[in-house]
Formats: sequence, C-alpha cells, structure tokens
Amino acid sequence: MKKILVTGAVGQIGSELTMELRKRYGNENVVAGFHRTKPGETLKNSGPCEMVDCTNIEQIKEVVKKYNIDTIYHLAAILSAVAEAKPNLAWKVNIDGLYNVLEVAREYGCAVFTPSSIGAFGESTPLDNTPQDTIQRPSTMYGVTKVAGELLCDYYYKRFGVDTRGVRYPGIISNETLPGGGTTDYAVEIYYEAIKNKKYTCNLGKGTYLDMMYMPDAIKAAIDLMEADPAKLKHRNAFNVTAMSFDPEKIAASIKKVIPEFVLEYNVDPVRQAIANSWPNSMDDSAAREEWGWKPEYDLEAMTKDMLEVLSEKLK
Ligand code: VAH
Repeated sequence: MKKILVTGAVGQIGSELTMELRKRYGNENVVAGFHRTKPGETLKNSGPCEMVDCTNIEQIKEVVKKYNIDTIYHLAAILSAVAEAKPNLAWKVNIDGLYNVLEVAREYGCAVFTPSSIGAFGESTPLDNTPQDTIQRPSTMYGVTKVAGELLCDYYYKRFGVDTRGVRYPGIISNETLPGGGTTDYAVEIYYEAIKNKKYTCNLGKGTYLDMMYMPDAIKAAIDLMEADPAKLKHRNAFNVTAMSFDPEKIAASIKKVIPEFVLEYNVDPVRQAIANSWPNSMDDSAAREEWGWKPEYDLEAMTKDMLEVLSEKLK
C-alpha cells in the first residue's frame, strides 16, 4: 500500500487532495504535512498530521523515515501575487523547499508530484493554445521558480532516476479552502460574494482570459498522473492541463443565469493585472490527454452550478 506525504496539506489544493488520497489509500497511509497554518478538525481527525517546513530538510527526512513514505505530493508553495511582494521568501520556499524534497526523495526512493503552473509562461510565449513545449521566459518570481522547478524535477529524474511528475495547473476554483495570494483568486471570491452580496468588485480587468479548472478535476489530474504507466510518459514534470478559459465577464454571465441580480464591477489591481497579462489565454493540453488520458469533467456552467449550490449551504 502507498505511504504518502502531502506538503502544504492545509492549502487550497493540499487540503482537498489529502482527503481524496485518504479516501483512496486509507487514512493512516496519508500524512498531512503543515507549517505555518495548523490543520483543521477534518484533517486532524481523519489521519496523521506532522509539522513539515519544506525549507528544513531534516523535518522532511524525519517524517519520511517515521512513516516509511514512498510518495510525496509537494504542494507547499508561495503563490504569484505574494511572491511578487516577497520574492526572497518565494525563492526560499518554492526552490529551496523543492530541492530539499527532491534530495530526500533521492535518498529514500520516493516518487514526487510537484505542480507547476500557467505562471511558468511569459509574454513571449504564444498565449493562445499555448503549446506543451514552447518558450518560457516568465517575468515574475513565481514564474521563475516554476520554470526552475520544472527543470530541477526533470534533472532529478534523468540524473538520479527519481520518479518525478507534475502538471502546469491553471487557476483552481474550489469551495473548501480559500486560495492564498494568487492572481486567479478572483475566480473563487466572485462566487462567495455572489452568494453573500450579489455583487463583486473584480481586481482583474474585462477581457482578461485565463485557463481555469474546478478542484475535483485538479485533484483527479494529480492522482491520475501519479498512477499513470510511466512507460507512456514522454513528458513528466510540466503537463499542460486545463478545463476552461474565461474572463471576468464570462464567469459573471454564468453566475447571472443562477442569480440574475448579480452585479460585477471592476477595481483593477495593477500588480495582478500585469501578472495575468503575461500568462496564457488558453493552453493546449493534448500531451496530457494522449500520454495519460487527461479529461476534465467540469466546464464553466457545471462548476458554477456546483459552486453556488455548495456555497449557498456553507454560507447560510
Ligand atoms: C496563482 N492560483 O494565482 C495560483 C496559480 C495559475 C495560478 O498558480 O498564483
């Protein structure tokens, strides 16, 4: 049976990924690694939790040895907007933290899942139908750490045989844990505000198209890739995966079909807008579809229906 460590397990993706992994592999076989934010009741009461600061290699080693870990889902990271405000911290967590995880994986024979992002592209990348293999000259510290992370994971596979795999996630929308400091956070906040106030002031401008995905598909992508037949993987650490592409107007229109009185306004954040402008409008994810059967289940309408149903209950 797999023995899994999830770093960043209290984050937006990590919190739901940990619960799904516990459902599939058994609660006691999935360790929730946390650092600054302590785990909530759900994570604490459903399986083992351990303090894992990914910038402290000894802490990673201790947990890997204590639980005989064979697979690490490394989700601990500083997201794009926070990374622009704190570039040194972003390098320390996103690169030194990844390096530590890969070194421990090399020493103890663990497979490693590390997400990259649409943030790994820049303005010189073809922004429409962005190819799997193309120019990557990001202009953000987040993007620099994501490109370097992709290359580091490739190196550990080729040089040391570490089973490293990863995807380039788009913006992820979810209704459990709020995202922490990303450029795509608006696409989560808009649903909460639609329920609470029937109005939302968006910090990205009209016509800002970005790839997006609903959390159930994001979790499916991570687990399906880690379960995929390695013989079929031509790429490994940076599969483009997407489910939809929309701008604030489009997501507002889908909300208005359920809440007709919803009003969208704008107050553009120049930092987030500059980051978003350097990211693809839409990615080509054919390599993931061909090499390990990637296929999202949720489109914008299905995601909006589910988000508004779940949040209507949650925010009662
Ligand atoms: C961010 N949500 O906005 C993250 C993600 C593609 C976006 O990397 O930084």
